Amino acid sequence: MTTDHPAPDRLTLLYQTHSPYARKALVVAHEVGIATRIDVVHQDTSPTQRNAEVFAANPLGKVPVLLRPGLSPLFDSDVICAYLDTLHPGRKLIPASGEARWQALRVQALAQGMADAGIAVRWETVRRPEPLRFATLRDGYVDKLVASYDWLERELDTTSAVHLGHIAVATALSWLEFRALPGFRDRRPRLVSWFDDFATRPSMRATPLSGETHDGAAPGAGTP
Ligand SMILES: N[C@@H](CCC(=O)N[C@@H](CS)C(=O)NCC(=O)O)C(=O)O
Repeated sequence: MTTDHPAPDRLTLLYQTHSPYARKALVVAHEVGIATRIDVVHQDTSPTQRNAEVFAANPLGKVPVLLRPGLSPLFDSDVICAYLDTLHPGRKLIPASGEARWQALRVQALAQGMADAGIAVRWETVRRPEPLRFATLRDGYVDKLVASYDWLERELDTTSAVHLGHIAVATALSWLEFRALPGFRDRRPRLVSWFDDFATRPSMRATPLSGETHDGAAPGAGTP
């Protein structure tokens, strides 16, 4: 039998002002009304620049991480969002059961994959030293982005109550635009109209993207 511990009053989010994943977690906190319980601490991360504070909490060295005094740190953003959704008495962002649950989770999975693909494109365009860039790999990831935008145009449940998948998609699309990655606006009127409306929510306005990734001075590296 396991004993459950009460959630700490105050939480710390190891964050990054230009991370789609970290922003997803913080938008969730705003949406469920617990952002005021969270101290947000920016951390620079890169697989080429070890950040000891982040590694101490997450062996993958990635943000976001949620620090919970007296309890273990939580990562990654999917887990943090699921946890935050347990800390409020209101309507859940992850529906408890039925097809609504699987829709929210699969849309979140798509958004995670889009952010992952966007990061991969950036490695093959601006982050990796130029002689090591692989255009065929870049094109493969661009293809995943384009197919995902088309899927969202067809499949996103734009009129249902806000769920975690919506937040994940909005924060991923916003980051993809912020980094000038292949766009989603052409020929996808339903997605564009939904996204532009979602971007006006107070949770999105409270969490603007800013800043640059620092990968260190690899020889021949481009500007991140
Ligand atoms: N699946 C993770 C991805 C987190 C992630 O990739 N975070 C980036 C910032 S956008 C990071 O910290 N990267 C550092 C690294 O790859 O070492 C999540 O959803 O939290």
